[in-house]
Amino acid sequence: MNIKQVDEIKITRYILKATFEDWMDFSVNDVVIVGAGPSGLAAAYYSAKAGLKTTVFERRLSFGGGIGGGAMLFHKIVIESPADEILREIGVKLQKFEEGVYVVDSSEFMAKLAAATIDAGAKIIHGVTVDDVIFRENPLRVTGVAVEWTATQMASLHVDPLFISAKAVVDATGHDAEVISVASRKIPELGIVIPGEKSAYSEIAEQLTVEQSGEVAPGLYAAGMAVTEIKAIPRMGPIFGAMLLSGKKVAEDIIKNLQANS
Ligand code: 48H
Ligand code: FE2
Repeated sequence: MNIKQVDEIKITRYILKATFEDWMDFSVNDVVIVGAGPSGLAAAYYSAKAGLKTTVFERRLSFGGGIGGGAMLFHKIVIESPADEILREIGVKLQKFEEGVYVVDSSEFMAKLAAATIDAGAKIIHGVTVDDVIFRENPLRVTGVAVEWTATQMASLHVDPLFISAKAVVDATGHDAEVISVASRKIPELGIVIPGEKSAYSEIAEQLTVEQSGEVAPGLYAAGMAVTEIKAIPRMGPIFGAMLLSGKKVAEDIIKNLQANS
């Protein structure tokens, strides 16, 4: 076997060229999704599938957010109907426990959801934290995000961010609703109040989370546990149907809103 010889400088230059081509391209988007957990990946999957230019920024170097930890580190998660249809669509095996209630392996769920999202055309960028938004007045609207290396933040270095534009920004950051929190604090005229999520009440939490998912201010959307945080909805534990359906609903709202404005 003859392994192709590539020197270090070529390796460097190829990576830099491909990277900066990508960053030039996704500095302007239809949809920016913050967080590659279940709700963010589902929102990205359905947005990209509909032909929207979609970029996901994920703070960590992995996919899946809370999926990977399973339930208290046990490698299983519960999924209920109709979210099982999404998992069937992307080929995740379901173990049926009762009518409409299934258990899945967290590693399979995480890997296949991420792969389906990328195959649908979304770009997922790891190691990047969104720490602010861009906004415009008249009309008041969120028009993009500020991005920073996670490593820069961890080192507490004072470095100014770069900016990425989007017609729709989705906060899929989980329990802390980080993007909506910063927008509510720094742009009070958006009128966003954050009451915080409530203690566990799984049966009602799933339905409420999906119903309340969507646009929270012009150009700014909430998916997943970010919705429970900003709408005072109970948590639900390691059942993930609402996370997927929330991401899907947000993608559908974005598609509808962007079509109405075009
Ligand atoms: C870039 C960021 C930033 C940032 C965070 O926590 P997640 O899994 O979020 P959801 O809402 O898709 O899913 C929630 C689910 O995992 C969960 O916790 C449930 C169902 N809990 C129920 C209960 O009772 O506790 O994923 C969020 C992702 C993570 O990967 C973060 O690293 C990432 O977003 N992230 N990425 N910039 N500012 N903040
Ligand atoms: Fe959680």
